[in-house]
Amino acid sequence: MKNSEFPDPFDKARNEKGIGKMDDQNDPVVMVLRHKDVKECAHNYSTFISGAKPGRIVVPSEVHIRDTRQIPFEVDPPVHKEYRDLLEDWFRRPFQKEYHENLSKQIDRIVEDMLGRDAVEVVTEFALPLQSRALTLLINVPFEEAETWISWGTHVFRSDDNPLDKTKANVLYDYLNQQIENATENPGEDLYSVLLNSEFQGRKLTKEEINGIMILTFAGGRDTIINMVTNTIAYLAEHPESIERLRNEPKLIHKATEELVRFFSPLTHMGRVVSQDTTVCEHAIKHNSRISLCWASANRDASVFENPDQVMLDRKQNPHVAFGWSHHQCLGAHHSRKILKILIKSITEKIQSIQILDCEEKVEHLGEFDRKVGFEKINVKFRKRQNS
Ligand code: EMZ
Repeated sequence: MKNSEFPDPFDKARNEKGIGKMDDQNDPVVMVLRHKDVKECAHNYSTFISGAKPGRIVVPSEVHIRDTRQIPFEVDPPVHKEYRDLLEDWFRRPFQKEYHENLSKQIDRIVEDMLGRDAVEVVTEFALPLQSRALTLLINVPFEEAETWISWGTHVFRSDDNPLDKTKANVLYDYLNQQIENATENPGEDLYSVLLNSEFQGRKLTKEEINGIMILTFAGGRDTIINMVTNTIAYLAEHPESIERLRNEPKLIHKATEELVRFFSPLTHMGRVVSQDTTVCEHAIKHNSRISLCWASANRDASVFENPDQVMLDRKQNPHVAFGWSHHQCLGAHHSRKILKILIKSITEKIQSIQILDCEEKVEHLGEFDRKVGFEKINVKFRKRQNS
């Protein structure tokens, strides 16, 4: 198998049953696999709720490592919308010219830094710093702050030997408390200060709410962006013709970005808690049990996507759900898309080819399914484009 192949483990179950099953710390999950059902369940927020015990809609569940509700994604409508209204403008800043220019500078520089090196480990030496530095723009804090976040590794709640690491989570919580305190004393133009100043339902946001928003901002777009960037490098390494095509047809970068996000689906699924006895695909689901909306499976549904297992850079219809669907669509999606577009552009301009030296896959074990989601590590050599 090529390193840039990402097989679809859900194919058979999706076609035959529409659901899959997995256990997660004795709190089982029924995984919803078809595109249509995933969308319907995502839309039906009163039966499939997000506002459950904090951490329970995440798979693996985080109920044992955190009490803080992440906002807005662990809140249901109508209050969910009120929080989103508060945050939407801020998370649309990636559309601003200056943001685009700053992000381009960051990414061009990191790509240039890789040229001439014999080997680069993409996850820790490329994708992690790229994600952390880009996050300084999203939060609007000094560039140097990224160094601290890089030192935390690829996930804020997971370490190499522990998928739910409370000690590690506490590092983030302590850090955020400190930052919120600093912003209280010396307000600036960063997200902490903006939140401290915001009005919500006629009052100020509480510290707990601000924490909930910031934790999500840090955790939600971390391993997902890192996987997206790393997998894109693996894909381009094994498809030099795509580097050339994207260089010659830069207008394609928009469609290519959507297609790569569909194909990699960096977030496999997101859970919901069921508020009343119901059925999904004729399968009985009990009140207070869990389902998950399997974005990764929905994005390979052949009834929606022609040749779903192929990357078609110019795919015309691409109603993928990689950033979720309906009320809870990812707030960081504009930032993520910008990162990927700029990265692809920068690579086509500066790089001739990428050679994979060795790699180790990252596989998620989800009950009956094993899903390759990215790489534990991948060493590559970037070859400079001659006339760049
Ligand atoms: C949560 C989640 C959000 C969770 C959109 O996804 O991302 C996970 O990586 C975190 O562990 O806490 O933020």
